[in-house]
Parts: sequence; structure tokens; C-alpha cells
Amino acid sequence: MKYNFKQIEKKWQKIWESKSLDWKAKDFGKNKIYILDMFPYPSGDGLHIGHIEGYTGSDILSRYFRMRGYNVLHPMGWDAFGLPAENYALKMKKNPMTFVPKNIENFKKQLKSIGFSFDWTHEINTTEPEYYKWTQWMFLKMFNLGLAYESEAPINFCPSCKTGLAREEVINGRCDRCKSETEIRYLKQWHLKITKYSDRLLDDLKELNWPESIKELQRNWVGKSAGYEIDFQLEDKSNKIKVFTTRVDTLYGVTFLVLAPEHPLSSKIARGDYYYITDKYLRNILSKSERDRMMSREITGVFTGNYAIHPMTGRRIPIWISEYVLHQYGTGAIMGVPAHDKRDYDFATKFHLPIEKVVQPENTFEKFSGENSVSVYEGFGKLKDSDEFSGLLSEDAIEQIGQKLIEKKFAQKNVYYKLRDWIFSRQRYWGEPIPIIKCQKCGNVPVQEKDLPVKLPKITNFRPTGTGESPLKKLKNWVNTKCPKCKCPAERETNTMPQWAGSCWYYLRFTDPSNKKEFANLSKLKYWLPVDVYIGGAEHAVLHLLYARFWHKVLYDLKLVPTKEPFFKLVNQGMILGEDNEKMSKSRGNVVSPDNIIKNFGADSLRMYEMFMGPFDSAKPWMTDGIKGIYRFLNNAFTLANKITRTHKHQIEEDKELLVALNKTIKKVGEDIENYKFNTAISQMMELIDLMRKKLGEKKLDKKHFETFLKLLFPFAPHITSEIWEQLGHNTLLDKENFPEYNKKYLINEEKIIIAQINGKRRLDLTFPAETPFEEIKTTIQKHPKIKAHLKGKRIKKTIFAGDKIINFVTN
Ligand code: ANZ
Ligand code: ZN
Repeated sequence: MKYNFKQIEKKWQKIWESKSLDWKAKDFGKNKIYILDMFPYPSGDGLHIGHIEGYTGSDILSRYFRMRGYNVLHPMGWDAFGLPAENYALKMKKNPMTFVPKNIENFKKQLKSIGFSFDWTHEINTTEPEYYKWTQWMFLKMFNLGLAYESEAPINFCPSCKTGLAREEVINGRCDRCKSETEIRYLKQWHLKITKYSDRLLDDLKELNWPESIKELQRNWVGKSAGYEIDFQLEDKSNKIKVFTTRVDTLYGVTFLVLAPEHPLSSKIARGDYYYITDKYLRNILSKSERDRMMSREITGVFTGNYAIHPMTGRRIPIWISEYVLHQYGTGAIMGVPAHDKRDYDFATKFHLPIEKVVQPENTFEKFSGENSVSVYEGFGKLKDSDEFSGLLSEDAIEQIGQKLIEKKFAQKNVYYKLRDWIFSRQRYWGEPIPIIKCQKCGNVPVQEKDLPVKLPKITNFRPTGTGESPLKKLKNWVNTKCPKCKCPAERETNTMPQWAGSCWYYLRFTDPSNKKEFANLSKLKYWLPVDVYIGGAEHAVLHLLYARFWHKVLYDLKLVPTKEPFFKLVNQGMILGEDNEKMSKSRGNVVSPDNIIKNFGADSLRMYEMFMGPFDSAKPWMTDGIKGIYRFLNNAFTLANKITRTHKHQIEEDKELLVALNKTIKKVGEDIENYKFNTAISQMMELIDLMRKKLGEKKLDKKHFETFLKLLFPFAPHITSEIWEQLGHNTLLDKENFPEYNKKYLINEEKIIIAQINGKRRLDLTFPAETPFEEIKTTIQKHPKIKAHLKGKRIKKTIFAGDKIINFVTN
């Protein structure tokens, strides 16, 4: 019989479909495990290779833990609101409401064609009113807590079109539509007060079993820094400039101050002849889009003709304006210390400002290279030329200079965060309507709970208006309503939520997806939370993963969820690159289509290959030869099975070599799955199958051992293993089998016995795992009380390690 994967896979998918309840999570039970994938946006292109990598990993885990008797929640759903769908809709001139369900059908079909064991009874879709009703409900909770607020944010405005523009719509300071010069105006936007949670978002990272790199990205994003705010008086005493610094130890090295262009003083501070150039500079900078400003490597700036007074030395310090100082951070003004800050250094070099060293590296090598050269030294060190603080180390100087400034009322301590409140309104169609009613008398009034969801109407013209209003604004019937409070005529908020809203809490809904009364029942949440394993790409590090943590904490404070954090363990799958080692992209033509692979090699080969390519969390290139190798392996297993069915009647002696290899494999595959090391589990199984083929030739392969192997392989390649299982005469499902247990007695050669001698005399035998390095064996033995006693008062002259068996301490 041939390995006809097409037939086999279809057959088993049908069987699973009819018995899919086997994958259904029970509501309660002893051991639960919640294994979650980052749910996809169901694009028209269908599944790509990267989805399949993560989903195969989670499928292996789910099948494995089911075989271990766990109650597994492994759901799937659709994150279908947002810009990708809307832009596609605009291109196709079709309402997303009509094609999103079709995309979902297609995605689902594809997922099933790969044999993923999702619990489809828990499926959810963020764009269904029954779902987004709760997204809106949660928004209102935040609104009532003051965590959702409307406030003005600076945006570009076109005076002739009378509209606010997105930053991207401003090209070289002009409106992209009518080419008029734009100006900065403040427009109202909804914000979520994520900054209130800054400290908790940082502190609670400690509790999470996440990749350190992702935690670090979140830490940097929240960006907490403690420092001092120092006041610099203007020379004419008309005002003060407050700067924020984390390096008050460098205070004596200040040679200039810089204001952000948006700083309130920037437009007022210029003196004399500098008036004109300052004004010109500001107009030029403020009309650039943020992106242009960030992209520009050029150092720009302008001297204002004005001076401030150094709080310690009384020196005159020139005041500049430059875009490298950000308005949104700290006080929007800095003290320039070019000798010790690279950005200040570049600025000073360009504008020929003095550079004064006040911190010396302690390390002599750095001192040598730093002393007379023009380099910047950004590290801590010893102060010089700093009055009474000279000679102090930076750490102490920060305390003491800070203290002195505080005493003189020139400074105060402060902590700043890089994190900003989350701008939550979009002037776009395809999102959850923000459930607020705007009343002339009562202001922003929440829609009443009984009136949720505020359904997104189906409209034909959903093109963004460009007026800064959502396209919903035109729908008078929908917009006009009554104020829930005073019953006067009022209007609905027409902005929608951003695409990240629905994914902030979907993992909660999965625990109780059809609940009509609550977003999820608390007892179910208590049982299932936190998500034990969350698998997905690292690109969400500071978007989805931060938003969801914030949202979760709000619900936690409301006692609506039982845990402080949503996702206990996070596993990032590595990116799968094209054969050319580059990111897969249509334009490069290096995209691998899963459908083609399934057609040519089968879903089991695809699953196995994606797991075999390399470490789960590393980036790795696709190789067609690689999948051929996997295919051969599965084919070998299949042919082997055919032979076993014919020969299994033979009475077979227990074969020690095989038993050792088998037990070793059981142990390794189980441990590797639990550690997401799918690739090494597969190599181990490949070794085993080679041995089994050999043993079969020697008529030493017992059928039951081959069946054990099938159970190990099942989570990886569920179709072929199920088929073989049936061929071997079973009418049960492999799903229902227990994962094999290994027998320790066969693992003995995984350990080694070390004989410890002192001056050639045997004193102790100790057992170590086979791979224990020499150094570790040596120290362990030396610390053993018996050996210690014998060595008392003696000095080891030499340690001899012989044949990986004997360690001999020679003393005098
Ligand atoms: C003087 C100084 C000397 C600084 C030195 C650094 C090194 P973090 O750690 O990121 O918080 N800074 C403050 N506000 C800024 C703004 N709005 N735009 C650009 N830079 C700003 O960085 C704090 C440091 O970043 C501050 O400390 C300030 O430069 C700069 F040897 O002050 B420092
Ligand atoms: Zn315009």
C-alpha cells in the first residue's frame, strides 16, 4: 500500500469533523490548560506559512496535553475589524460586511485542511454585534472611570479645505488635496488613559514567563526615567526654562539649552535680529510631518538670540531651538551637555558650540582614549571642573547636586514615562462605533447598557471623508438620536475604535463565547485564566500585547477578571523566510503557498517540516529539499507499518537496544514538546524510526513498540498516525490514547557512574547524568561529605580524570 496522503488526510479530517466534540473543552475539571494562538485577521489571501508555524506548535501542545489527560482550551477566532479589511474593501468597492464572512469561511476551511484540533464550538468573530457589544460595554466602563476621555491633540489642518489632516496627508508642509499650506490645530480625539497603568505595566512584567526581549521592548516603550527638572532663569528674568535631565551630574558641562519647536516659549523667546530666522525655522519645522521629521538625519536648529543663567555658575547659556528635542517628552526642553551626550555633541559640532568635559571615565583605557580626543563619554565616572562636586563619582554627584539644587529651589525630582495615552478614535468606517452620544446640554453621554450594541450600519459609501469626520457622519438617520439623559435631540459619536480594540479581550470571551448576559462568566474565567501558553509573532510586542495587558488590568480593578495579567507564558514563533533568506513578500516572488505544499506533500509533511526547520522561536529560511526529507520520513513510517501488519504475529524477543532507544525517545519527545523544542523531538523520532527499520529486518520489532512510536508522532502528524493506527487493527481514536510513559530502567545508560579515588584508593561511587561536564563532576565530588572527610588537612596536587569513569585526587 502506498502513502496516499491526499486520501488519508481527507478521510481523517472528515472523521474529526464529525467527532469534533472530542476537542471540546469541558467547562471544569482537574487539570486545565489554556493554549492560545494570536487569532488571525482573515485576509482575502488566506493562510500563510507563518500562521501555520504558530498554529502547528499550539496544535502539538494541545494534542499532547489532551493525551496527558488535561482539559484543554484551544480555540480559534477572527480579528476582522480594522484597516486591512477596509482598504481591501475600498479597492474592491465592496462592503467588508459582505466579504469578511467569506474570507472567514475560507480560512476555516484551510485550517481544517491542516488538521488543527481547534475547539470550533468556541469560535468568535470581533465584528459580530454579539461580540463587539462587549467591546463597547468595556469602553463605557472605562468612560465611567474617567479612563476614556476626549481631548484635543495637535494635528495638521488645512485652512482652505477646513479640515484636519493625518500626518501622512501633509507633504512638504502642504495639503495633499489642495496644496494649501497647512497649520497646526488641536482637534478632539478619544484617548484611553493607559499611562495611569505605567508602573503596573512595568512591575507586573516580573510575574510573566515571557521572552526577555519582549519584556525589554515593553519596558522601553513605557520608558520610565527618574531625574530632575531644573529651572534656568532667562537673562532678563522674564521667564524660566524647565529642563528635564537624568544626568544632573553633568550640570557643569552645560553649554547651551534647547527647546522643542512646539515648546510654548519657542515662539516668544527670540530677540533682536534673531526674530525673523527663528520664526522661519519654526514655520518650516512645524509644517513637516512627524514621519518626515523622524526620517530626517539632518541636524537643524536655530539660535534665538536669548540667554539663560546657569543655576550654579551664573554663566550665560545660549538658548537654541531644535527638532531633536521632543515636545512630547519631559519638559520639552533640555540642557545641552555636548561632552557627555551624543545628540548634544552632534548639535554642538554642527553649530560650533563649546564642548566642556566634566566627567572622567574611571577606567584607564577609556581615560586614555577619551582625555584628549574629541569623543563623547556617556558613561558614569569622576567629576572634574564642577566646583565642590569635583572628584565625586557620578552616582553620588547626582544625589548631591540634585540636593543642592532642590535646597536652592532651582529643581525638583521627577519621573517621566515615554508612554502616551492611547489615541482611540478613528475617522474610519470599519470598526466598533464608539458608544457615546453627544448632547448639547449634557456633553458626552454613554449609550445605555440596554441599547448596546451600537450596531455599525451597512452603508455603500464608506470612503473616508477627508473632512476629519468618519463616513458615518453622513448617515443622518443613524447619527440623529436622543440624549439618554435629557431626551433632547442629540448626535451619535461617529468615530470608530482602532483595530486593536477587539483583540484586547478576545481571550476572555473564548472561555464563554455564547454568554448573552456577560462578556464571560466569572467562574469560567477563574477556571481558565490566565492563558497558560500564548503563541504568536513578536511584531505585537508593544501594540496588542501592551494594550491587552492594560485592558485586562482595568477589568481586574473592576473585579471582572480574576488575574492581574492575561498571558502567563508567551512564546514567539520565529519568522519563516523565503528560500532566498529574505522576508517573504509578493514583490520578491519568494512566497511559499501552503495550498501547493499540501497538494504536493500533504498537510502532515507541511506541519512536520515547519516544526523541523529549526528552533521554534528563530527565523529560518524555507527549503524545498527539507520538506522532501520530511516526506520521506513519513513515507518510511508508512511502509514500515505495512510490513508490521504482515509480520506482527511473530513471537518477538525483547530487544534491549530498541527498548533503550524507545524509552529515551518517549522522554525526549515529551520534554521537548513542553519546552517548545519541536525540531529536536522530530530528530529523535527520526533516529528511532531508522532503528525500527533495522530491527524489523532482524525480525526484532514488536508491534506494540511501533504503536508507542505512533503515539509520540501523533501530535505532530495526526493524519498519517491515525491511519496507521487503524490499519494496525484499532477501532479507537489515537486522540484518546494516553501519551506513553517511559520506563526509567531503560534510561540507565543515560547516566554514568563515577568512581572517586584519593591517591588511587576508591572512596566513593556517584551517579551523574551522562552529559554532565567534567568540571561539574569534580566540584560535586569534592563537596561530598565523604570525600571532604578524606581530604581534610590535605591539599589536592593534581586531579586525574580517567576514561570518563574514574576521578583520582592526588594529594601530598
Ligand atoms: C543632560 C544630559 C547629559 C542628558 C548627559 C543625558 C546625558 P531618558 O533616559 O530617555 O529619559 N532629554 C530630556 N528631555 C528630552 C526631550 N524632550 N527630547 C530629547 N531629549 C530629551 O533620557 C533623558 C535624557 O534625554 C535627559 O538627560 C536629556 O538629556 C534628554 F550626559 O540631560 B540629558
Ligand atoms: Zn486643503
